[in-house]
Amino acid sequence: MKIVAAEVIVTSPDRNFVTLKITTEDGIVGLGDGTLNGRELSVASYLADHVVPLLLGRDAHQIEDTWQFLYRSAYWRRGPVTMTAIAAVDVALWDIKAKAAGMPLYQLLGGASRTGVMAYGHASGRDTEELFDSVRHHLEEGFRSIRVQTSVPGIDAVYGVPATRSAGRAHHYEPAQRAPLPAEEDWDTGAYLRHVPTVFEAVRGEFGADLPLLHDAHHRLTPIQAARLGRDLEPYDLFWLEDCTPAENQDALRLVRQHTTTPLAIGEVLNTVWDYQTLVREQLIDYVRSSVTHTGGVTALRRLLDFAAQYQVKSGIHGPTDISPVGFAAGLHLDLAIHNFGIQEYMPHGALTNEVFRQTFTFGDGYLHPGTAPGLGVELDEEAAGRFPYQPAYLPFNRLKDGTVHDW
Ligand code: CS2
Ligand code: MG
Repeated sequence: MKIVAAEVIVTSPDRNFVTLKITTEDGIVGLGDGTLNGRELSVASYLADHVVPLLLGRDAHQIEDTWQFLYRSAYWRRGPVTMTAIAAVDVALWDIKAKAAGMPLYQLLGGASRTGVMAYGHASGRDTEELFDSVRHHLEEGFRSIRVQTSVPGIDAVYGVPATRSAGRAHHYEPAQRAPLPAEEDWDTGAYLRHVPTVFEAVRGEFGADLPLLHDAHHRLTPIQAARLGRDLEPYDLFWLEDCTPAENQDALRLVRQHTTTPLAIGEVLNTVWDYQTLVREQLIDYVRSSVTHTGGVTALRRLLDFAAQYQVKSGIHGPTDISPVGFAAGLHLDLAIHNFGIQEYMPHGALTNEVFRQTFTFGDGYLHPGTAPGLGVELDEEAAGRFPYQPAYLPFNRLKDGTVHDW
């Protein structure tokens, strides 16, 4: 089944997305997500300039050989741009293979291991009242697991908390801001460490002990600060504490693990199994956060999660709005099939995005399901996509009070 066309489609309905569309001689179309928040054009160029010419004439059924060819023939290995580009190809080829088989992708991954995929939503607030309102909103929306992020006294803009509450998307936080340059935000670790335990004390008091609660520290703490936060949050029984400390230094998690039993999730910025070797083998984390889109696709993330399964580490696939509906769907199929599923992040896309990407997954009573349409279950409306040209948009960066750049 020869590949006869491969096109890179950049569109920006509610935010920027990069999609690879592969067409076979039989007319079967596969879609892959190449979206990398703030670096979309880098992946678009990597695909259009360096990958598409290699795909034409290849057999679309040869997913493994194509993956190995793209990974090894580039010479330069790993990294978010390369692995996101490889992922776009990989997901498109799995979409094609499943469509050719007349099956939803999860059937080709071993079939369903569960009836549904437990999701968590993003509650946030600039104060306790707003936060409680957001938790209630997400419970009414059908979520049964909730991530909690709040403002911090003395800090102007904090990750995960919308500065304004636009109608209809009042509870939505879009991390990348449309602007020609990244915005500067401020940070104060001491204020944050003093504040967060009080937030979870209040949330547990209001919503009880059973509601699964998650929190994202977003890479900002040193290992000993992360250890302190994990310990201070133990009374509130979190489902997980995410990105508690930057994990390029995987050994740092040993120190955190020595001090706390709060479950740890890491990896949305990691992009190969090598980034996880110590973390998984020494069980320094409990959940793998990588997405299909940023980790080399279904082929690679499945391998990583199978490695993690040997050490009782589970999946926690990244699912913010900067994973496109194509990449989100690919993650859902993997979620349904693997045994060591943990939880799936679900940040609903906006109405304009849903105009461009027609999705068939379902969500209800806390559970997602990818649906039973052949392939991924996502179609791209190219006419609609053409109405939303790329707009520069960047994630913010942090500076401390003394001006030092800090992890955002
Ligand atoms: C966050 C993301 O969803 C999460 O856990 O860490 O919103 C992250 O900030 C964005 O995906 C970055 O593009
Ligand atoms: Mg995160």
